[in-house]
Amino acid sequence: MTRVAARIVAAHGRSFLADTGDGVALRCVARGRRAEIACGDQVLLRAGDPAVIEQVMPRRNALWREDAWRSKVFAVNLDLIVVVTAAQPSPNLDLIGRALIAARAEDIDALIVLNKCDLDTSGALRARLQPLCDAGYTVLELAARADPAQARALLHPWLDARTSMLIGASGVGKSTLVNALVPGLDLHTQAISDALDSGRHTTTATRLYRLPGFAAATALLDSPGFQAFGLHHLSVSQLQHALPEIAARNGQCRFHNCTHHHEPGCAVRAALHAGAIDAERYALYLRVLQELRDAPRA
Ligand SMILES: Nc1nc2c(ncn2[C@@H]2O[C@H](COP(=O)(O)OP(=O)(O)O)[C@@H](O)[C@H]2O)c(=O)[nH]1
Ligand SMILES: [Mg+2]
Ligand SMILES: [Zn+2]
Repeated sequence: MTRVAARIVAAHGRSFLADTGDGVALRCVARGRRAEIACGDQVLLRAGDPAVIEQVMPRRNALWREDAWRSKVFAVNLDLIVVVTAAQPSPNLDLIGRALIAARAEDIDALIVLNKCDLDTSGALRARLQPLCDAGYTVLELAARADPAQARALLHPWLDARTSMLIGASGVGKSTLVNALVPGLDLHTQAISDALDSGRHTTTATRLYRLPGFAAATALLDSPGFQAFGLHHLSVSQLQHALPEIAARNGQCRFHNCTHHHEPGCAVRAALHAGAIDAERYALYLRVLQELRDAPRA
C-alpha cells in the first residue's frame, strides 16, 4: 500500500485538507480516535477518496492553550507567530500577552503587527504596546488594506523561508494581510464568504497558505480570533522563562525558587518598583501564576 507524505493545510472537525507538495489540496479524514490533528502537521496518507491519515509525524512544537475544561491546539511546527493588533477593534493585552507566553514556551519566535496605521487612533495603541517593545518584542506598523505593497515589504524578512501564523482578535485584519501576501487569493475577509466557512464572513478555521514570491519553504497560517487563552499546561518555571523581562532576572533573587510574588530580596519586584518592568505585564504574570496554582495537576 503506497503512502504519501503531506502537510495538513486546513483542519475542520474530523476532515482535513492536505498538501502533498504538488499544490493540490487533498481531502482526507482521520482514522479512528486519535490525538488532535492540527494545521501544520506532517502526515502519511493512504490514497483513496477520501484519503486516510495513517500516521502523524512527531511535532517540532505546538501552539496550544489549556484551561480547566479543555485543551486546544491552534497549529503545529511553527517558526513564528505574528500577533496582529489594530486600534479597531481595541486590543486585549491580556490575551496578547498569553499568546506570546504560549509561543515562547514552545520556542516559537514572535512578532507584533500594529495594523490599520491609516487610522489616526493608532498613536494611543502604539503607547499601549510600548511595554512589549521594552520587553524586547518588535512591533511593525503597517496598513494591510491601505498599503499592501508596504506591508509585504516590511513582513518579507520576517516570513521568508519560515512557517508563520497570524493570530489576533477577529477584525484586526489578518485575512486582509494574507490577501496582501498572496496576490489573487481573494480571501474571505469580512466582505467575502468562503466555502470552508460555510457562508459566514469571518475566518472560522485555521488555514495554511504558501506565499508566491517567497522562498519555497515559506508558509503562512491564517486563523480565527480567540476569546480565551488558558495556560494551565505550563509549569511555574516555564512561565517565568516565557516572559522575557522576568527571565532576564532569573537567578538574581535571594531565593533560587523565588516566585516573584512576596519573597524578600526579589529582583523582579525590585525592577517593578524601579519602573524597569511594566506593572500591567507583572500583573499578567501574577494572574497566570495564580491560575497554574489553582489548576488541578495530573
Ligand atoms: N482602515 C483599515 N482597515 C483595514 C485594514 N486592514 C484590514 N482592514 C479592515 O478590517 C476589517 C477586518 O478585516 P479581516 O481581514 O477580515 O480581519 P480578521 O478577522 O483579522 O481576518 C475589514 O473590513 C478590512 O477591510 C487597514 O490597513 N486599514
Ligand atoms: Mg479572518
Ligand atoms: Zn523574585
